[in-house]
Amino acid sequence: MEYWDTKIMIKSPLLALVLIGTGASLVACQKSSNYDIDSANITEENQLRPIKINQVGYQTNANKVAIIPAVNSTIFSLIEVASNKEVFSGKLSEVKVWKLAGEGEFKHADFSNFSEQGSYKIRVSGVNDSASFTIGDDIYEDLHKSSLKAFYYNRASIALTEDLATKWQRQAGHLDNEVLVHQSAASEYRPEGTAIASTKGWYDAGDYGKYIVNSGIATYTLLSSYEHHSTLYNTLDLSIPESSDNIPDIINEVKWNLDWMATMQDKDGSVYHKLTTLGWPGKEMPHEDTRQRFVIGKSSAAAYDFAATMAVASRVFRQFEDQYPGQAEQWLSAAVSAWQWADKTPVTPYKQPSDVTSGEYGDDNVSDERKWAAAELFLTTEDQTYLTAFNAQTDKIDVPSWQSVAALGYLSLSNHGETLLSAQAYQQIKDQVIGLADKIINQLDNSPYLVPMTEADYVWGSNSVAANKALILNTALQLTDNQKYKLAMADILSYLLGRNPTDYSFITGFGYKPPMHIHHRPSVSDNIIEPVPGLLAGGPQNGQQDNCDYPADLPATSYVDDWCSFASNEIAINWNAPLVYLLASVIQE
Ligand SMILES: [Ca+2]
Ligand SMILES: [Ca+2]
Repeated sequence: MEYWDTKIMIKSPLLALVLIGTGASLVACQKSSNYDIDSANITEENQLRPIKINQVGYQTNANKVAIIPAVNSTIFSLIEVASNKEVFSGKLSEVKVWKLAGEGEFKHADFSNFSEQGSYKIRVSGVNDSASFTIGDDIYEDLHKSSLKAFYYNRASIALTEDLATKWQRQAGHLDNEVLVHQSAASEYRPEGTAIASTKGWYDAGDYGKYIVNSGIATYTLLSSYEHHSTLYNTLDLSIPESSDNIPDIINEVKWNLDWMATMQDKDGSVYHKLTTLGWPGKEMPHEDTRQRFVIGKSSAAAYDFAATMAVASRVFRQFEDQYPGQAEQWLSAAVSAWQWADKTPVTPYKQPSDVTSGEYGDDNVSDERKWAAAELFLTTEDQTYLTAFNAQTDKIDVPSWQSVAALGYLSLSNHGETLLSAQAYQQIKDQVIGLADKIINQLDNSPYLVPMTEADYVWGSNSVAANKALILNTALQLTDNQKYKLAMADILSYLLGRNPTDYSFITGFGYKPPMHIHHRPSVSDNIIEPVPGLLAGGPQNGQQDNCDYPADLPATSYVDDWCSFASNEIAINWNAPLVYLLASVIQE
């Protein structure tokens, strides 16, 4: 993601330019309200505090809870929109507070026992009616498709045509067929200034860089979503250029990035850390950013992440051998040579060269990257040497993120390792996954806002922390068939879709109050009012590294829908990928 280091931000004259002139976007999208109840007994404070709901809706068999601002009333009604009649009523919970939000007292309206499909709103004396919402099945299909199509919209090196991209069509940018080797990435095979082709791939985030570390986890997550929900994906038509071939569209989409990743390897197996311009691109469309791009730096993290991702890709693409002959073998060979380079080379952290200010994705601890790569290479080759390497790294499972990926190895082994591991070793892997899943359930059970988010989770990209918990929960669901994990995933989705202290649905294009000024260059530069749909905002966290004008300062409320806010309102491929996974898991029967 962008502008990770605030020191870079202050030093960058380009960024200063970018930040000027964003004041106009400060006006947040206003909720379109059509309230029709007597508001005489609604306090001024509660006029401003809406009932928080999942703005897209609730599945019939999910837990269904709305958050009601402090009221004297002890009961609530569920009103059918068409008839304006009460169809269900219940008691409100006792008063609750959440210190991470600090918005005062609230209550829960729990209508989980009501499961008739339709359009409804919540009515409570003393507060405005909620906006209307749907109860039904098949309510997340469009959202899921859109969150995956967001990767198509972030493709480098290709024009997005009107038939597929509608009003977000755009010219091709960043063909990357003559990228130069930066001094920091030079080798005897490719000296400084060597031109290489490194086309395709996804733009990493709101900028136009392509970064191996972040691409690794994002690509893995989409491949896992395919592996764990293949029935869903075998018929999913994304309306992308490859929709008429005989490959699932998610696989086509992921291959766009894998093809790029494969070009990032030097002849000795080492892997370039990133491909970017020296500084940040301007506030401009892809085709307008014509400055020279470079492959920059090499790192152990990039090599291990590359090895892991290519090993997974090889495993998945074996089933498409007829369509892509030799592809699986080629990627496995690339994975092995990256592993061998990383293992024989002293740990090489990425060091930002003095003439470069694009994102760093620096990670000095590659124990977890090595563990992940070992797991994937073991599963793909069945070579015990890799299992020994996996066991040699002591990293425990934790919610995955770009710089902490040990969990990905555990998840892959629990999904594919049963016949390859001893019964005892497999049980230990399962115990770790289920143990972490139960820890997440415990966080949810203790959360006044019904979301498994602790203070430590409110880091940059906090919404991806919430979404990444689905990888753990869905694997635990598959291992145990205990439906509590599925209910927890639906609660995480409700949080992301508006049942949160900010009242925003954090996904562009969905809900009555989505981000409209997302930090995404194409969205801010294309003269289309609506941002590209299906993008997950980074979400609240109170670091406020962008120095934008935030309406609130606590961890769960420090969010502003403004282009200015790269620290709360940017997008990134490693945030959208777990959103795709979460949605597929919630949709799957
Ligand atoms: Ca296809
Ligand atoms: Ca790491």
